[in-house]
Amino acid sequence: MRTFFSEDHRLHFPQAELTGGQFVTPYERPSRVEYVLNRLKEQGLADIVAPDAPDMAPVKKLLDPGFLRFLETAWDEWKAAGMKGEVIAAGMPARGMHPDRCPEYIDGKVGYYCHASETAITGGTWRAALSSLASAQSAQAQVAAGAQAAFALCRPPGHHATADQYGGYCFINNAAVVAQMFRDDGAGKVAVLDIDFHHGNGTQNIFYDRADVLFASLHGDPRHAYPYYLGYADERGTGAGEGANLNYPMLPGTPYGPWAEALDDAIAKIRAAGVEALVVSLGVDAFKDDPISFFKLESADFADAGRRIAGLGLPTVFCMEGGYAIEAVGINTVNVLEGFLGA
Ligand code: SP5
Ligand code: ZN
Repeated sequence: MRTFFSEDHRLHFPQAELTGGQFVTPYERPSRVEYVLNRLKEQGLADIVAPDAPDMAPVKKLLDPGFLRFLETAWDEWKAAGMKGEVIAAGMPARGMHPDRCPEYIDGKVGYYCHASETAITGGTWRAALSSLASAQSAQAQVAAGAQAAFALCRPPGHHATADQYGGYCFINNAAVVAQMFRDDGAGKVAVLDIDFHHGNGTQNIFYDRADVLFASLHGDPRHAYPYYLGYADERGTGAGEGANLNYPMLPGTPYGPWAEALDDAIAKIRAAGVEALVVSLGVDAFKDDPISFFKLESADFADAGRRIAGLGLPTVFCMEGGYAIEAVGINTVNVLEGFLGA
């Protein structure tokens, strides 16, 4: 399996993440992917290549062009307005306010295009997000050309980003773009299987009213876990998309047994839906030692999950999402890929 990876991820490394009322070094940091790269090489999965330039045409169709322009220009506008620090949203349109009128002043624009203020934008964020997108797109192109599977070692991650909002360490929804590209290439139906610990609110939101992209997510119950305001089991899609959204929220302390049952259920429904291509939002923060999550998966469980996913027999693109137990991120991520390959 080929890995697509760009060194430009390093351009995104904010100093600050707002958590527990403090600014800390972000959990989502460049060294995460170094561990993945090292593990890939250690295990002989050394086919690692730089992606082609990103193709913005499909992205502009799926995502809000105003949002994309905002991401590209936010840092310069912020600095031009005399702001001293990194771009951080202080307020967002809340209940009773206008959710759909974008202010002109940058501080207001930032809140309009953001849903979670833990995530900062820096001078390099846009270029890093584009490089992450490029890896996802090149992985999709390789699979569309006939490879059984490819791994996009994306950083920053993408699954929390909607068509017009960033947050949760995510800026461009790589997995959603890959799913749309499979559709554009002729796949009748595509599934996005999201095994990151956090609910893939962005991906759900983008495809919520569509029957042609099935979304299934295993995640921490939103009553207890970020993103808090989406990810309940009764969110099943709307309109034509009714029934094409599957959420498996699970409680603190959930071990592999029930997690794997949820995975099998999602896999069975993907199989029954007649899907022709699969995108896996591959976060490994369901790991027992993850510092911001509460499931109890062991490293070996990730290999088993990879084996189960391979049972679908579908052309598959893996897009890297979260995972913050830094030293184990490489082992856990590569375990999924090796489990998939060995199946
Ligand atoms: C891609 C991804 O996994 N995004 C996750 C975003 C999580 N953002 C909220 C993090 C809350 C961190 N709370 C820290 C508690 C430390 N004990
Ligand atoms: Zn996550």
